[in-house]
Amino acid sequence: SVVALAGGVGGAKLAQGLAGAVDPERLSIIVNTADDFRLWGLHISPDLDTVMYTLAGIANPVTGWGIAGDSFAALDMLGRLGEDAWFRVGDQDFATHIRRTSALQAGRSLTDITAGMSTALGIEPSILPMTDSPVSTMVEPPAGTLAFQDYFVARRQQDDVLGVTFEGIDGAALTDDVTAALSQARIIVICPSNPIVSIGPILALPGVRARLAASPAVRVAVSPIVAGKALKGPADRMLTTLGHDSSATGVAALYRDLVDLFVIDSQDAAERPAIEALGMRVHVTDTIMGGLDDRERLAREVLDVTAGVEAVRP
Ligand code: FO1
Repeated sequence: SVVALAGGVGGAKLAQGLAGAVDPERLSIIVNTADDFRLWGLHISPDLDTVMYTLAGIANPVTGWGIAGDSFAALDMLGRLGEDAWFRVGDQDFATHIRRTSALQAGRSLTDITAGMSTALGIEPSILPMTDSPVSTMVEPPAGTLAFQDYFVARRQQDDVLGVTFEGIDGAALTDDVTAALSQARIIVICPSNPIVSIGPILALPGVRARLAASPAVRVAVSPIVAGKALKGPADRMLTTLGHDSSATGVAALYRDLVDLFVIDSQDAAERPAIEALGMRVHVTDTIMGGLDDRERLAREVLDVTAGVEAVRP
């Protein structure tokens, strides 16, 4: 079986590619939930929704989040009523948040709710919240601690991030489904999501690093940084202000001892020796994903190259 670790938009694209390349019952996607927050009393899980909508083929192709063609009548009315409508929630998107919040209040787990929504949307692979426990990414800019969505959306990522903490992470438990998926995995793919705030929370969950390090699976990561830049979002600046290199090598260093193979873009081919020096194999290809065919090609290529890499263990 194949297990993918994913966060927002970039990760969702490769996850969609994997869904086209792997038998659905053999694919599980472990998704970051540390971006989750409450708004107007609703529990919003942006990364779960981005992965769900992308795999359902209904994601907004321009933003990567929200539903394609969605209207914003409810949000406009909330504005008229005096609400600050800083977080753009579409009318169909509201349905997801209403149902999720109602089901959580009825005592269902985020894992169970996500499985139900996936089935309702015709998604066959398993979309697994990393945990059912509350975890909140907090960023530490010079101006003082900000909740993730305040940093990311309200303040448009303008702040330099000098620190990141995941509130609740120490008490957060892997779900049984995540534990089972990781233990049955033959291939583990770390998708090209933000290594700090999308993949970071998943790796920070108690037990995940140990399970990855001990796993017999071939573990492969795809760099989210190409030619020093993130294709979308603040990962490049965040790496720099946190003292890492904003490069494929800089990301590889964060995944040291957790991956056997690191996939980088052709533009970063010169970094191969530096990444190999970190103890991982390197595969160089075109990692820029435009449409669905790009996503499936990259997914197939990633899976094919893992076939040639035995799981090297110290
Ligand atoms: N990101 C924005 O930059 N602006 C928004 O207005 C916005 C709304 C939004 C609504 C639903 C949803 O699921 C995601 C949304 N996002 C928005 C993205 C969100 O901030 C995610 O946390 C990022 O994609 C990072 O994972």
